[in-house]
Amino acid sequence: MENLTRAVMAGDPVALARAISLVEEGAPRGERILAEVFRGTGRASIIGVTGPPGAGKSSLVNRLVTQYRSRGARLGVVAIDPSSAFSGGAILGDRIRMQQHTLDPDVFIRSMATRGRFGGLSRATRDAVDLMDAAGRDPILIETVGVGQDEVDVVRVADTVLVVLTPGQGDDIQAIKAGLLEIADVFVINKADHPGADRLSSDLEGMLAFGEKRDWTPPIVMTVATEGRGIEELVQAIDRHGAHLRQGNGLQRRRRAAIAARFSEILRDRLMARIVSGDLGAPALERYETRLLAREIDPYSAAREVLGHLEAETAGGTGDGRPPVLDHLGVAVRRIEDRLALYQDVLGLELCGIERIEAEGVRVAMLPAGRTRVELVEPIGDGTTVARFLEKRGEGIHHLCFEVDDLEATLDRFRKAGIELAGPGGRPGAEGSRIAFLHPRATGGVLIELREAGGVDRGAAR
Ligand SMILES: Nc1nc2c(ncn2[C@@H]2O[C@H](COP(=O)(O)OP(=O)(O)OP(=O)(O)O)[C@@H](O)[C@H]2O)c(=O)[nH]1
Ligand SMILES: [Mg+2]
Repeated sequence: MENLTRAVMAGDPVALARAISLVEEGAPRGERILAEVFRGTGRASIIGVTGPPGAGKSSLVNRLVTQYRSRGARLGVVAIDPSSAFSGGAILGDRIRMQQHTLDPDVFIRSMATRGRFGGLSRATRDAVDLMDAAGRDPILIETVGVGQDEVDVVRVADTVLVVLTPGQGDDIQAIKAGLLEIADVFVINKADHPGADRLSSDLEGMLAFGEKRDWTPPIVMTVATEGRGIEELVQAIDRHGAHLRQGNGLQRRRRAAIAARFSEILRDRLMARIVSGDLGAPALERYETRLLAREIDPYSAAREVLGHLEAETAGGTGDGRPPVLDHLGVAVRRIEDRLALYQDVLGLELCGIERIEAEGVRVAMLPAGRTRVELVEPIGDGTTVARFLEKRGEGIHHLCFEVDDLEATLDRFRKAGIELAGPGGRPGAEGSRIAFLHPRATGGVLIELREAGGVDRGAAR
């Protein structure tokens, strides 16, 4: 575990700020730190605060922070900058409204840009929440403007979502984005000092009564954030929702949906990044777009081509450093047919095929076993290496075979490390693959075969 991780987990705000910057930039180090803290997350309550621009979200968050501080909580706040990353106006506004807390070491406030250079606002927010969580901040408040899918996605990670509305925004709730109303666990009618608060409240009540029955009906709380009115009631409503979640399996369900969305987003991003950074490159995607527009190709076929290209690239061995897979375990036998009964009938493996490899002087039988395989090796003639092995050692385990992405690159590495090969490297093996052997003298008595991935389909092997 690196020092920065330790400092984050010890609650050091400077380390926390540094770690959040790293994840925001998409730095590999940020990812490592996240991996290190991840087991220690999931403890904090996460409260999302969303609503139209200017509804008073920041003012409310500011009041909520004061309330939670009076209970002795050490909080985290993520404020998503609602405007473009360049104007800075809203951040400044938030800063002023939060000013009374900026000097309090027990309130950690972080602003994030809506459209960061590195994309993935919801990814960066979730990562920041994890880091705050690991640093012992609880609760963690997320403020985001309720416009656009991005922002709604951000707030979905919260355990409790407050939707802040104000009277006099258009004449009825039809004017409010439907998606926003659906995600509310608690409705806040802020600026209740303005006319029309009661009307908005009864409209909301009507909507809730009309909608399908759920196991939780969002309460409606009236507040005047500027004067601190209704804040205690709001905190009570949040507490009640928290208790409701913890009673049933609501919290579990919510967090499962959140982690599933996060996981698939990461997979999608990574897959896209691999496509763009691979042989195909970003310009190829633009060429596809042009062809799609001209209707020379349909989107499904285009996607199939791109994915096919990615697979070919992977099979060709990009040497991305993934650990080699145990392809099979070789067992030397005098006659394959004499031993098949044991592997097929007693052990229940299935015979995939028998092949003669003249160049190696062997017949081999492949029997898939879970993720790996057993290979029975029988000598063809007397002078062959396997025949000599049988003479010296008798029947038994003969070699291990690892599958590698790029045989040449791997052999280069071994040569540099001074590991001796047995026979020529890169020669033809079973199933049309290319193989090489490391000499048992160099491996502590184990004959190790390396087999390049790809080539012929291995059938039921995986
Ligand atoms: N009269 C009245 N004004 C309020 C109330 N709450 C907030 N305001 C004012 O409304 C304006 C916007 O408040 P913010 O807290 O910045 O609203 P916001 O939703 O965070 O705004 P954005 O983050 O820019 O979307 C400020 O001028 C506040 O002083 C309230 O309850 N009553
Ligand atoms: Mg704000």
